[in-house]
Amino acid sequence: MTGRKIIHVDMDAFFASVEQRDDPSLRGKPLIVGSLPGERGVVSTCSYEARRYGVRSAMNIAEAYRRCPNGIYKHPDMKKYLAVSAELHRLWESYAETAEFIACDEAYLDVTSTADAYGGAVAVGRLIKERTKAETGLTCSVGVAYSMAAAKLASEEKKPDGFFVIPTPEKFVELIADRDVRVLAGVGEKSAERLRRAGILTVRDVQRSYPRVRELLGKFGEDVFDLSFGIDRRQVTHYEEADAKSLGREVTFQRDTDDFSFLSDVLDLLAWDVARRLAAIPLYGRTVTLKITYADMRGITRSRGVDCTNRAAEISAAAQELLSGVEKRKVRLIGVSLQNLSPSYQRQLTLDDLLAGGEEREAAFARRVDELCRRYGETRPDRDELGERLYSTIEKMEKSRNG
Ligand code: TTP
Ligand code: MG
Repeated sequence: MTGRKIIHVDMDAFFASVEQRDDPSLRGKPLIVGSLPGERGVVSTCSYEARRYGVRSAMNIAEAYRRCPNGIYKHPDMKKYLAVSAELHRLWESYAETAEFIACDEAYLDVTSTADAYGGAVAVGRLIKERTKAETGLTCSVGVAYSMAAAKLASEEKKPDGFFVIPTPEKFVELIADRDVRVLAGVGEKSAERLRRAGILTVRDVQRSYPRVRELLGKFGEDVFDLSFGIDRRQVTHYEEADAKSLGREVTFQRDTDDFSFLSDVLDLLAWDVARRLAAIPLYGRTVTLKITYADMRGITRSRGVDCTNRAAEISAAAQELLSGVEKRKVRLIGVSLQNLSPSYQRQLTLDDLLAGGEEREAAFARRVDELCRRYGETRPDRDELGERLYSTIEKMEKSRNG
């Protein structure tokens, strides 16, 4: 292992596996957790038996039912999964010098300084896999590598119940050189499409196309290029509530404006970007704050409590409501932020959540952001891309308004 020693661990079919563990009659069967057929909503996850029929997370439940009419359908029991999640986090972080929890069933562990005590990083990886099974009765997939991107790839490589080691950048590159560019961390469908149109299809193509990749993807292109050679400088970062009190975005206009419908458009873009960044960590918050500086430099902030969230539609709804309540005069700066952040999603699940009404609103909001960007001649950046283009979009919006 060169450099750091990183483990990525991810539970297999998490919600579905918990249900199968607790009800033996569900084992070995296609189990779909999410909405029920006949309801509106989507699949949260499904057992590997159901995946054989082509059922996937986030798939519309009607489509899932078409593909797998003999499946067993169950509503999620979030309380139960979050309790298991807390148990997993406690267990996993006991082996690491730093632990970063990416989702309720997934973490990066930096074991560089702790590994020797167990006989090395590979031994720690094996131990974590065994202990997870022994303590929770659930299987996970573990990747051991020299970087975060390689560890994540390694854990995905042999899923489910997998174990895979990528000790060096050379091995990483060997493994992915001929694969689609999407294998590179952070490259979403939109970036991939842009690269494809330029004839850059595989990782090997990226390696040969430096200036072009930089042109097409901006600064993010540099990371993509580095990663095509196995270089990933990201560090495992532990998020404590204290680390991040607030996360927000704000913009100062070139010219002051009292066009509140324009301000409302800008606010949606800012809310979308805040949500995107929160989701990437992930963090959730309970207070939405609107900040405005008027042309005379007097500033105000207005806050509102919300249900624990990092959804753009919910952040936007709160911010828009706050905006409708402020004094309507010339504005110089507008911003939105989320406070009371926490790495854990603690929310009383409403029926609406279960029926995935929230996800539909989120999808509708994404369409609105798309529409906004299109109106101003931009495409919405991918959720998993850096939001660098946010400000250029807002600038374009301003210019087109100011003529
Ligand atoms: P994942 O780790 O993405 O999926 P998984 O654990 O079910 O399956 P895999 O073996 O491929 O890792 O997500 C963890 C849990 O998060 C999953 O069990 C259910 C929930 N989830 C959703 O509710 N909606 C989604 O779209 C996704 C991707 C996950
Ligand atoms: Mg998982």
